[in-house]
Amino acid sequence: MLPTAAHAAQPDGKHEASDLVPLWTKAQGRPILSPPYGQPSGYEAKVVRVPIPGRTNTTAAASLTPLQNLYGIITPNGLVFERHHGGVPDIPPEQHRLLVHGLVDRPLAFDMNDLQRFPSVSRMHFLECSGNSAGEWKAKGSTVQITHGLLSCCEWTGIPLAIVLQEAGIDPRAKWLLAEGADAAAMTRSIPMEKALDDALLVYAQNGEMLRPEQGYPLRLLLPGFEGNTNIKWLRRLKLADSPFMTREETSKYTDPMPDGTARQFTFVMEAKSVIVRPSGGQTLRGPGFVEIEGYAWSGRGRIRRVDVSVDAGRTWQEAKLQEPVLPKCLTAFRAPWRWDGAPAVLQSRAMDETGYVQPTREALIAARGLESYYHFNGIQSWQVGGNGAVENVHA
Ligand SMILES: Nc1nc2c(c(=O)[nH]1)N[C@H]1C(S)=C(S)[C@@H](COP(=O)(O)O)O[C@H]1N2
Ligand SMILES: [Mo]
Repeated sequence: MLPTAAHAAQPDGKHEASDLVPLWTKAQGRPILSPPYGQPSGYEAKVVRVPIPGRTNTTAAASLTPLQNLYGIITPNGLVFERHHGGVPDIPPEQHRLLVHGLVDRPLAFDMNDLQRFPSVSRMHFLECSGNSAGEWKAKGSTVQITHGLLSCCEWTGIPLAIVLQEAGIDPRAKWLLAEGADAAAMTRSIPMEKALDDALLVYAQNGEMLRPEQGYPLRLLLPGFEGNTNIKWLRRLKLADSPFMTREETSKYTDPMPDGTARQFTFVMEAKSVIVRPSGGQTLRGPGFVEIEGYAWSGRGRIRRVDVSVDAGRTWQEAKLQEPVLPKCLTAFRAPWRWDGAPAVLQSRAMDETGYVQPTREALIAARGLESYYHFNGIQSWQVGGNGAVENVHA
């Protein structure tokens, strides 16, 4: 009898070597261009974005990146998390305009062709919603996709914003600029000119192709290391001014209430953070023996300098190996070898960036900020491995 799959048969003396040739070796495969735009293997159909549990999939919602299924630092375009406040607009690129006005010498309107004539650059950067891990202040998400999935990392291609602003002529009184989206939310944020002239990009492409509609096609603002919300998608307007505009998104929303009754405002920079993605919540270890602990670290302030990993809830630490490249304001992959003895264990990772800032424990973060904050949770994540190998989220 012929085996039905190669792995089903072991040479046992009864079978010829030719019996072990799998079925798919004996027939032609499917032709090219089926389909013309390539798709992942059908066996990977579970690797998808999911909505935030309990939050229905409306136009003002978010979907989460399956970090537990990613390899290397690039998020494939179809898995980049989405956060839209007014749905995804369908913008014909030839009708899109970017207006630059306010405190400039010459107000200018650019179409996409005008913009793409400027010299471009490509850079790898993470993008993290400041609401990422917000559930961990008071509760526990079941998987890393739920706890940390408002995070992605792409190679972005665009025009340095400074070049376009210089074309319009910057009035020396300009200290801030308003960035506005063309979506139904007309999302607006005030951005310091210092950032605009530093590393801000007007992005039109991600990971080798034009932006996906969900990511802001045909034009988005990219502010490396700044909270996701400031990275205005479907960008249609930049207005320069001498002070911030105090929009809804920086007064009512995207501020951080502190225990003393004050609120932090304009908390732009995403502080250093890390998370173990394998093993992580919802996964099961197959039994004692060698386990490679894998995860990601990132910092809005620059490069990751070091990541430590603990298998005993932070009592002892070993230094993880950082995978090259280690780029500023970009995901950095780390790995650490572990021999699981079968006893319960609590896995943690702790990132340090090039400024020397160390990712805080959840306890230390709550001691500093209280429990009324929603945004900017960057505490150390704990995954408990049970004696049966099942991994779950714990607050250790
Ligand atoms: N115009 C516009 N820009 C926007 C948003 C939006 O709703 N409209 N959402 C913001 C938020 S809150 C985040 S976290 C990021 C998400 O980017 P992504 O959907 O490409 O992952 O886009 C930001 N830019
Ligand atoms: Mo966000």
